Amino acid sequence: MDSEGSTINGGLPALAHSYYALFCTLVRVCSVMAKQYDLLFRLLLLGDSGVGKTCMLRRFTDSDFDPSHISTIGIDFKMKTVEIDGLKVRVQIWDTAGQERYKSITKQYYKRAQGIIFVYDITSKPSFQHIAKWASDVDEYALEKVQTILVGNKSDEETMRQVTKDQGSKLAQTYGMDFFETSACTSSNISESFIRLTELVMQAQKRDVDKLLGSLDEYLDKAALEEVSGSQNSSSHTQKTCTC
Ligand SMILES: Nc1nc2c(ncn2[C@@H]2O[C@H](COP(=O)(O)OP(=O)(O)OP(=O)(O)O)[C@@H](O)[C@H]2O)c(=O)[nH]1
Ligand SMILES: [Mg+2]
Repeated sequence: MDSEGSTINGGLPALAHSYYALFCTLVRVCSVMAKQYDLLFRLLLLGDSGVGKTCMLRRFTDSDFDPSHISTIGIDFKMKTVEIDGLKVRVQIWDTAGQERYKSITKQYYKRAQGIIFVYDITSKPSFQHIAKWASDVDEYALEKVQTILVGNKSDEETMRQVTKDQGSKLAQTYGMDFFETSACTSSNISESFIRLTELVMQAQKRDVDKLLGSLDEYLDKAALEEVSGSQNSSSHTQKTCTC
């Protein structure tokens, strides 16, 4: 250390040294974090205000249920890591506000989602009828290959039911989606729905990767063939030259 005590280790300024130490710690933390999961997916919850999107998410990530309704403002998210097929999959779940006035904000997130859960409330016929509108918005703004499922929440409220299970199931069939009736209150089918959507996203990604590898193989085979025929041509050309 010099006389002023401002440098250590052969003249490295003390401030730079502590920045360097902080940098090393950050790198170490990042590399540990990087190993915490194998895959990362973005999922999105859509549906009318009050159907229970936030409660479903909270039940899934924190195993908790809050009966009060505090409408989501704009958008929020939570993370959870699940294990599927021996892989650690980190899901980032975006919880959108169902209120119309936030639509311009929430629509910006559609494109970033690999999976979407459409939620209606089995005790609210209008929320079920609005699924068509949510689905057409997704057609317009989300990725073409986005995976979707349909969920009828509040299945614990049997006496208040306005949408039958059959109606939910038929609508899901029309859209070619998987269907679940859930209850954030009792936890029924909550993790099943989130896990199913994550599996669908994983399968879609695998198909994409397989397709990509398939076309890469095709490209490499073609390139190898071209190289062989190219070298044959050049060797026959060499022979000709020799004969002359
Ligand atoms: N009985 C019952 N009530 C539920 C269930 N899920 C949510 N609720 C209640 O429904 C109300 C609305 O729930 P939220 O999760 O805040 O609804 P949301 O879809 O997030 O609403 P926005 O944020 O406004 O879009 C709350 O009072 C919850 O307690 C459920 O499974 N069963
Ligand atoms: Mg909410």
